[in-house]
Amino acid sequence: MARRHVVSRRQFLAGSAAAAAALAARRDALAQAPAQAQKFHVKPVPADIFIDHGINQETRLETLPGYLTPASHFFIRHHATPPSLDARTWRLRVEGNGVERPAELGFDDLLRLPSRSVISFVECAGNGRGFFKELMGKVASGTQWRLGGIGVAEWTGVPLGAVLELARVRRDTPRDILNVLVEGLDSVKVNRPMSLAKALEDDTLLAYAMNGEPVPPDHGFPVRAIVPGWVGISSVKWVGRIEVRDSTIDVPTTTKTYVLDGPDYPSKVVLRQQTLKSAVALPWGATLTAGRQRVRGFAWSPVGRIARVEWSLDRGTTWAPAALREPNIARAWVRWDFEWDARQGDHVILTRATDEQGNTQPASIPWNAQGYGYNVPVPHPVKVS
Ligand SMILES: Nc1nc2c(c(=O)[nH]1)N[C@H]1C(S)=C(S)[C@@H](COP(=O)(O)O)O[C@H]1N2
Ligand SMILES: [Mo]
Repeated sequence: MARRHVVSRRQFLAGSAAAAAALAARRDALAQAPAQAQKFHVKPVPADIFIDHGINQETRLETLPGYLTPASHFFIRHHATPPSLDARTWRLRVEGNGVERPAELGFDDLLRLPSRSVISFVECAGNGRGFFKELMGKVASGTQWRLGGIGVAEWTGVPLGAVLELARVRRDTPRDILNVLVEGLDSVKVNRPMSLAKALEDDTLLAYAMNGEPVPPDHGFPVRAIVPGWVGISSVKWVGRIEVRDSTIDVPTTTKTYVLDGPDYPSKVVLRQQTLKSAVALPWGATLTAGRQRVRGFAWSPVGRIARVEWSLDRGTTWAPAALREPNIARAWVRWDFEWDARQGDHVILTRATDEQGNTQPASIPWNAQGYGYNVPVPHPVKVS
């Protein structure tokens, strides 16, 4: 874990003061999001970059040009059409019985607070869901993602803890009973709670920039939460209200959705952390020419750096190590590759990641009704001609 903080702090010192100043300078020009009709997406979602799931758009991982996912390529998961917000009139309320002095702040107030940059993935809890049907033969409800419901960006903003302190988190209350609900300004007011401990982690942010640019409308303009390692739903977009409460916070995203349920779960398990995964950056059913090929992809863990990625071309009987390329950042991802002497015919490529805490992708997982957390190595089909 120490490593992650070193990386973050170095970036913090190098870039964030300048980035915040530049953002402030440009804010008037940027304060108005582009005019929007009632449509699902503000940015273009071309079919060569995204797999179309209607309101949700899955990134074709093979189109990613480098380590960070550009906003133009970042997957989209909306519960409703994105709201059209103006940073000049945007307000954030921090309230609840867990604070001493409810606070309200505007976009400029947020820009004035010390900023921090964190490289982290946002990944949908349902990423991989399609494989419950495709590989297990048991359909789970929801968007049938393969593995492109993830993106890695550099997020710049203010640690959530600093904003909570503006409202003074109660000192007379045991910290472990306090919870923090973050609520969006979309029509359905998507919200999700986290423990105060998670809210106070250095890397839990209220972000106003993505890869050095204002957060685009589809990704939460003007401000979104970033909760590294946790299911995407926790990274609430278009944040407008935060509540600190001295009790458990039960909302539909912890009682109905984003829970593991089904025959193998006697009681519902509330989802918090994502699961460890790896993916091949090739179209599903790619065609390659025979001969030396470099196969590449991504691997990520919710708790640490990736220690090892292995690949198999015999359905898991034998495994060989892939090369890992820098950077390798905890709760972001690592790029891996291997050289393959591809022979004509139909093949499947399996990859299996292990993180620095020793967690490995499992050989099987129980089905759950809403299809969360699928992280068994998948047989990626490739035709060599
Ligand atoms: N307000 C709000 N926040 C939200 C959502 C939403 O629909 N509304 N979707 C959540 C889900 S389920 C995911 S996976 C991520 C997706 O973030 P992205 O669209 O920027 O990729 O945002 C989360 N935050
Ligand atoms: Mo999600």
